[in-house]
Amino acid sequence: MAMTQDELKQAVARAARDYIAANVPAGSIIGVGTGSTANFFIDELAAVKDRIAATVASSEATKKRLEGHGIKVVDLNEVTSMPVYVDGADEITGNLEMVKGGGGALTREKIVAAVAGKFICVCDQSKLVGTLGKFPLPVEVIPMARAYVAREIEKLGGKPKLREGFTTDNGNLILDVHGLAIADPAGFETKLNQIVGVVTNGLFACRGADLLLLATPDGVRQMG
Ligand code: ABF
Repeated sequence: MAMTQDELKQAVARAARDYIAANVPAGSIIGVGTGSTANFFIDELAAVKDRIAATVASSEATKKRLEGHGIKVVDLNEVTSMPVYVDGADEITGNLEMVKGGGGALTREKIVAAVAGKFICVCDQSKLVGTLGKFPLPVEVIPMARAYVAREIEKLGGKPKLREGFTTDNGNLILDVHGLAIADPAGFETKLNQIVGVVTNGLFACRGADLLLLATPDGVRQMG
């Protein structure tokens, strides 16, 4: 019988847990992402929680779930090194460039990923694409810059739409940019970062993933 998407997410979460048990020194601090695949990973991490010193969470929701399992969560400012960050993505290419932020946690995700030695992306096969941009690209903006940033994004060929009724963990807004086919992810990430009022954009290409664990019905593939 075909595996459901949740079964695929569960399989990749288990593979990430096994990767950590085999490759990360005992007593390490682990960065933990946000989303439904990350949630499966958190539930798996609970089984090896005695091997890790603590975690850093990329969102309030993740912090709550980790603490619900009795896993210690520390503030990123207390952490100088973290061997791995494990998180999902909305889209990922074979070069391990990603679109993230569908859940709205992109800024904290990018910050925690920046501190981590390795970004391990956990996805089911539906996330692997040839070109990024079919999934609307989230851009977190300072509220007073919303209209200006939207106009600047239109000049770059995107169609920004305000995510209605949503405020980020940082008190900002999200513009979801439709209509993109991103030929140069790192270049576009840099261009968006230069628009005044943009806090973070959901392209993770200048610093992409280091390892992709991709769930397929034939097993979990490793790329990178
Ligand atoms: C986080 O969760 C986000 O960057 C991305 O938007 C989302 C993926 O969620 P899911 O695993 O639920 O598809 O990683």
